[in-house]
Amino acid sequence: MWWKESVVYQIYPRSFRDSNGDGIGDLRGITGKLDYLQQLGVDVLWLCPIYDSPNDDGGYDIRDYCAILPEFGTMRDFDDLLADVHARGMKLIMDLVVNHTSDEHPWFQAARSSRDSLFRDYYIWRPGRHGGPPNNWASHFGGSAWTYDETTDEYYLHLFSTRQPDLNWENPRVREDIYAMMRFWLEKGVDGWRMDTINMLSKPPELPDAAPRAGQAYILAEEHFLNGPRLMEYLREMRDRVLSPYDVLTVGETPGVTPELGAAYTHETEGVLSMLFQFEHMGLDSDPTHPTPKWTKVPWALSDLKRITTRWQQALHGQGWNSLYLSNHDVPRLVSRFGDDGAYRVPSAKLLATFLHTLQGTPYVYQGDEIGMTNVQFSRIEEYRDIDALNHYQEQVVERHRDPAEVLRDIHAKGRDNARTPMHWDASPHAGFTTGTPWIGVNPNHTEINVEAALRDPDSIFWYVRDLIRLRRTHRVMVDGRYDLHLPDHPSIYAYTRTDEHQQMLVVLNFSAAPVVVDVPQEVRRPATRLLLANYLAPGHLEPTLELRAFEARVYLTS
Ligand code: TEU
Ligand code: CA
Repeated sequence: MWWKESVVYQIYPRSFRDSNGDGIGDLRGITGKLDYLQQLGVDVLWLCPIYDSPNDDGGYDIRDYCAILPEFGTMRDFDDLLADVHARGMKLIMDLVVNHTSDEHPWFQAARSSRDSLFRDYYIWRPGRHGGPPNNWASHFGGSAWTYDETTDEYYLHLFSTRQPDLNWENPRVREDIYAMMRFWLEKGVDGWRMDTINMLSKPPELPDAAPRAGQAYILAEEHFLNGPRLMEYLREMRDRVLSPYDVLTVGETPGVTPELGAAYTHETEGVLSMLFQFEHMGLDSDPTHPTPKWTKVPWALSDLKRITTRWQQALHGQGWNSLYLSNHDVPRLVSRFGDDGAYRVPSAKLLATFLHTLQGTPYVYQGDEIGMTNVQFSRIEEYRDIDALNHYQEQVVERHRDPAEVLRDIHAKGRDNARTPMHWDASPHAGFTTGTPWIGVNPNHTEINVEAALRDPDSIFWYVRDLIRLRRTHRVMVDGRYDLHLPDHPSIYAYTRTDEHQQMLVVLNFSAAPVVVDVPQEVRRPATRLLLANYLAPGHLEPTLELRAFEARVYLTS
């Protein structure tokens, strides 16, 4: 399976590179940077949605699944990009967003026009209850998950924005149309999909209320809409009817999936996805008891990261396959969140990269992480673009009269725009992203953190990540080797080995700014163990006692 040996690079097209000066990244911008991506060594590109869309939610609200958003270019530009990617021996995967469409999709336009429309059952409609929505479900973006539609005097369901009505997967015609759309892209030669919110497709038809929670009018009904009753059936159908003749990568975005479910979904022979994005480590720095956990920020514990990672590494070994990620377009920058974006930005970004690339699974690099881009702090809400942040501000400040400074602090810590500011190509005024005015502000630290500077500096994060990717290609143990945790209770050291019949790789990571002296556990002390990679100058052989500096990372090999 080629995708087990791959490293995926995630592109947020709007913010990657603008080729025509309108301030919006585009497909030709991506094509123009393929040399750069090849230099990094990644071999699969994942494009966030590039389809025609009113852009209510960064393109995750699709108006036409088979057309390119004009701001991003033309179908010709797409074909050129795909051909160039393939000519370089690389692959390209797309974003499949089929839990919902845009409210401007022709299906929804027809559906809402009349209760008798042939497309009515493409979406989920219910009459109101006591003058309000049909049940107590909340939308991910705040408020009720239902919007009243006057024309037909019923409510439609939307787990995300009011402009993202949920498709009714119970309807076989919906499924047929989605499969036909997927075949269209497969025939073009795309190499797979990242499947947006794929485990939300099946809802129990009775749409039961979520268990009430004090002080909350609407509740995120994850127990009802995640991993629903017919999900496996739909995904098997998709596999058998659409995917099976093709050798493609599928990665499901699946919040609320346990390692046991993850092993089943990605099982080598019985599974329905190549791999999936689990979410357990994304909640490490949130307060789960809060009504909106994702907007809270609490200190995270290394013991939790070890526990979660170890469970996933062990549960999927020889069963399914992990995807490895610490960041994406929905979460803060990894160095700001799990490392130190001040004095130790460079060593901590290298440490996190070491962690990401030395586990079992397929690593995902989010654009800009390879140069250690950080969170952005805008001072006014008007500078933010993300619907989730804007809705949150509206609800908290305008409706609940909370202190605006406090709400801006949440948005700075946890908001999605942290990851969506333009890519830093150089130190020029708009970071070489555009010659026009960027659609969202550029992080002011681009003068220091940028690709041009990274390529010039032999000690940069970029070259370090390049080395990690190369090591994966030349050391099979990094792909397949069994994972074992060592020093399980150490408060700041995360140490593990990857082992196969030929080699053992030992990874020792100091996840803190404080220097640590640590004795190498007996079980991993082996003769002829040499240093393979480190983010500081370090002795070439494994010593019985290691003195690790702030965020020091070392990778050793015994063969
Ligand atoms: O995200 C779905 C998801 O489960 C969350 O991470 C979501 O972004 C978060 O709860 C909102 O704060 C996917 C996409 O990655 C995201 O960009 C889209 O907004 C969303 O689906 C809807 O398509
Ligand atoms: Ca452009």
